[in-house]
Amino acid sequence: MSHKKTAEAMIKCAGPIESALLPRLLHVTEAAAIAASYQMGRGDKHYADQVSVEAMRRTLNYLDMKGIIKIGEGERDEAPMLYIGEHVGTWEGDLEVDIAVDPLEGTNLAANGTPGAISVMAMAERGGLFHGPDIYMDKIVVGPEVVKYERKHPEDSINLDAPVRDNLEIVAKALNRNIDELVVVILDRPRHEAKIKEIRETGARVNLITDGDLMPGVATAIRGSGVHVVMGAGGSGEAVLTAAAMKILGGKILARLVLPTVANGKSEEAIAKEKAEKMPRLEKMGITEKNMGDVLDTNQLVPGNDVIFSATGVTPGTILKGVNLFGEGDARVHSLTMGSSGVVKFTDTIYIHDKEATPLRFV
Ligand code: VTB
Repeated sequence: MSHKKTAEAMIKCAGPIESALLPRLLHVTEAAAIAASYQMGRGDKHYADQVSVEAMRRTLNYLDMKGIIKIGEGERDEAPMLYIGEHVGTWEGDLEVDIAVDPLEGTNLAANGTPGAISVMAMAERGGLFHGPDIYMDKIVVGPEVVKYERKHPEDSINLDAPVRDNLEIVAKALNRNIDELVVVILDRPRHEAKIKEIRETGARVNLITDGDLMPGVATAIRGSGVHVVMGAGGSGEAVLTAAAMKILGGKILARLVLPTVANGKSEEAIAKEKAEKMPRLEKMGITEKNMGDVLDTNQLVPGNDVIFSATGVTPGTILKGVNLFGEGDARVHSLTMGSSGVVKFTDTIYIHDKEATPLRFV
């Protein structure tokens, strides 16, 4: 019997970033998640975010790489840490790495102690991640079965502008189930009122979430997660990070940049104000009012081939458990770490602070 792809072959085909940095990436999201978890439920989302950003930056700066933040915490002139364009890592060695970070995805969820907050990041070779502004992207995310189905039936392809019913019919066929057995995750926002109605009219079931549409996107590529499609407008950084996971897992995302005032149906004045504020910056990134409407697919969002992704749960979610704090500074954390070679690791890590005080329990 011959095996197409043994673990050995996969390890060998891992690119330089995956080989050198995948295990270290796990430490980075773990550190950010543990820092955030101490602030869980304390009602202060900014502080929870700040401590996870600081922890992520500290751990990132240990890594031997020439790292540049492409999706980060904001613009340089706002001077946050992990701003877009910030150099991180030691800048020693040959690895030139582009980085997308969301140290605390779901700050409200963490501050309220509700499910679904994570620390997450992705890396790729230079030029391997979409370099875009921090606005919204309207999107649709589906798993690898749909990609496979589309390859066999090219006329039946997911389209961001198609009626919801058409897209859900394709997903239902690809997953070999009825539309009313599908679950579509979408952010519970007034801007999605019409879309939610449209989804319900198809008979599909809707999972409305208050925040955090990144991990549900990843979940579309994990059978048994109970998530089949993610739709709607959310953060553009979240969309790029979702695309990194989709690129690794073989799923698909289609996305289009949109200004929050436009997506949220604000007044003409508010839209004009946001345009005046943001368009000059967007144009520097090559995004004009004209090409802003272009639909970007997984490969345009993440052109890289040596892509790695790590997410660690802060509060419990569908895919990841939350951080458990115990003993005196001990922590147990659950993460999903993966790379382009096809390796996917679910890691249950325990950090023992005081080895005498914390005997491990076998559970
Ligand atoms: C979106 C979503 C994120 O915040 O960015 C959302 O993608 C913000 O949307 O997952 P609103 O402006 O409508 O609040 C999250 O839910 C959490 O960061």
